[in-house]
Order: sequence, then structure tokens, then C-alpha cells
Amino acid sequence: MPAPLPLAPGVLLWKGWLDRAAQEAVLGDVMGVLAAAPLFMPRMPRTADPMSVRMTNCGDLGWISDVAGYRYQRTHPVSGKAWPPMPRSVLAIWDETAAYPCPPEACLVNFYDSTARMGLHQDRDEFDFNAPIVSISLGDGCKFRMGGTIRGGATRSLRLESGDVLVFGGAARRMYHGVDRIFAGSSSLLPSGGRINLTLRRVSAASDHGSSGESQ
Ligand code: MD6
Ligand code: FE
Repeated sequence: MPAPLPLAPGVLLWKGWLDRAAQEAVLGDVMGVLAAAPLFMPRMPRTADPMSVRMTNCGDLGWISDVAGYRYQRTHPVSGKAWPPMPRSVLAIWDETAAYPCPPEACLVNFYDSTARMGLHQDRDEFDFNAPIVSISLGDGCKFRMGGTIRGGATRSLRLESGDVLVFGGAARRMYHGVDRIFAGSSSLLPSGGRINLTLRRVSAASDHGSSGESQ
């Protein structure tokens, strides 16, 4: 297991965690997710402006955004069907990097075409901030920006590439972050180009899963 780069307190980056064969295996599993739960166009709360990324989810819960706001729900907003299960290949990455005793409940799949971006944001719709978020990058590289926990503070950027795994936890769990741009054509993994990012999260409060007598 390669050593991660400690980028900031609570932020670990494993460059090239997945080799090409492993990237292809995870991508194949993500294609299965997309077949069962097609990408949808999320909209900004209130304004209903479309976001530039396309999204779907797998796992028990999925994150969605529409005119009513941001939330987790158990069903796809267009088909109304339950999200497909999280692939084992994806769960394995959480098990190896998250250092957290419970499995993820939600895996958000973001698809970026060459012009898509993601504004600076905090991930704060979850009820368990003790669990980290594990982020897996596939396909074209991107310029990823990270700041502090206060909007408007200093930021730095780094390049994320196919196969990289980034973990945000502890002091960094509520860090601002976003994607400034996609480096189109920088990876041949996705046949038609673009970038896929998977973010794995715990959603429910720790007390919701600590009552069964298991040690935490
Ligand atoms: C992306 N990532 O890389 C967007 N969120 O496409 C995220 O929004 C993100 O990478 C929380 C933790 C890690 C992330
Ligand atoms: Fe995020």
C-alpha cells in the first residue's frame, strides 16, 4: 500500500491508488451503476439553474440538488427507483483508506464534460461529521481547489488525476473545495473523454448506527 501525501490536517492524497487495470475495473462497475441509474441534471436550490456536472448515485442513499434544496434520498429523482448497490470495488477503496468502522451509505457519482466545473462548497448535508469523505477520480485530470473551513479564506489548487484517491476527514471534513477546470484529453480511460468523481460518505448520525452493541 503506497503512503498517502498529507496535504493538510485531515487531508490525505494517494496519487495513483488505482493502477490502469483497477481504474478499468472500477469504471466498468460505474458503467453498471449508470445503466441502472442514469445521470440526471442537478439544479441549484431556489434559482433552479442547472449545474454543469451530471450526477447519479449508488448505495442506500443518494445526494441530490433541485429547486427545493440539497438532500439525501433513497430514490433516483427521475426514475423513482432505489439507487443501485455500491459496487464491491468501490467499497474496497473505502475499507482501505477511510479508517472508519462503518461502511459508506452514499456514493455520489459526478460526471464532468470538458467544460464542467464545481464551485467552492462544503459537504455539510450529512449528520455524521466524524466519518471522512473518500473521493475517487477517474478519467481526465482536473484542477481541484481547496481552502479552509471559512468561505473567502486562502485556497490552494492541485491536480487530481485518474486513479487518485483523496480523503477529507477530521479538521478538513468541512473544508471548502471545488473543481476549477477539467484537463480535456489528459486521460484515455473514458472512451468519450470527461472526468468521473465518486464521493463516498456516511450520512446518518453516529448514534443511528451505534445502538446495536457494536463497539465504535
Ligand atoms: C470532485 N469533489 O472532485 C468534487 N467533496 O469532482 C468533491 O466535491 C469532494 O473530492 C468532498 C470530499 C472530497 C471531494
Ligand atoms: Fe464536495
